Amino acid sequence: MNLQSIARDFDRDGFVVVRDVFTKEQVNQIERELQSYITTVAPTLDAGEVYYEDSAQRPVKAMHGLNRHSEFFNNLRSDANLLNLLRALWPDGQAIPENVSYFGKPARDGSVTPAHQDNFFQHWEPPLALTVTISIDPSTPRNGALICAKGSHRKLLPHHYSGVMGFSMTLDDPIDTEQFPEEHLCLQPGDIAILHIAVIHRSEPNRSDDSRRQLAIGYRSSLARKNQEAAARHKRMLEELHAKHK
Ligand SMILES: O=C(O)CCC(=O)C(=O)O
Repeated sequence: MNLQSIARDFDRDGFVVVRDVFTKEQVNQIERELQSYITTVAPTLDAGEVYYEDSAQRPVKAMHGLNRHSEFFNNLRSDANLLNLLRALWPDGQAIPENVSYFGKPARDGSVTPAHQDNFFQHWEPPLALTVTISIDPSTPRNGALICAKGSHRKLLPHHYSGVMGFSMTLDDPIDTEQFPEEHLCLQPGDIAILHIAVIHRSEPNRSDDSRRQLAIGYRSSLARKNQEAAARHKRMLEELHAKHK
């Protein structure tokens, strides 16, 4: 693993894929913990912590805050390999783990993720924050692999209500793919992708027979602060939108 080239690619593109960070055994364990979480914890969660797909089977679409209800997922945030990688990306300051999410993108029922930039919702200043996506299943263009727009992380663009449950905002304008060419992140189990907090990303529905499960762990640098005013404004706007679109 060449930490220097990982850091260079991340800075240039706003995302980077790192292969084989987790072993097969570790991925199997993550899978077991997820199964148990879905069976025992998900049914007890509040709205906002779990979303189901709109199909008859109602498979899990996404879950947030897994670190709050599971010691395993809480501890996973401090994985030594991950922290070592993050030190290379952020030589100054310390990586502080945030939320652990799960994106199910289930076989046949996985729905679209509209194009968005996470810092439009998260408000980190300076934008020293990122998401580590851990692949549990192989991801391909057929089963809704994540798609990132290269070099799109330098500026936040306007968003509006998307109408998609769980991904409430999307970019106002189509992605300028001449300026920011899109790339499918085709991952194998145990690979990770590191996404800058402002990189434009999206994914297509999953119409295939193969699920595309991924965990996403948020980190921020100790040098980043949340713009509380912007966060409060955003929360009010979302509440209004949800009331209007109930
Ligand atoms: O899995 C997806 O399609 C979306 C993931 C996402 O939006 C994220 O990790 O921020």
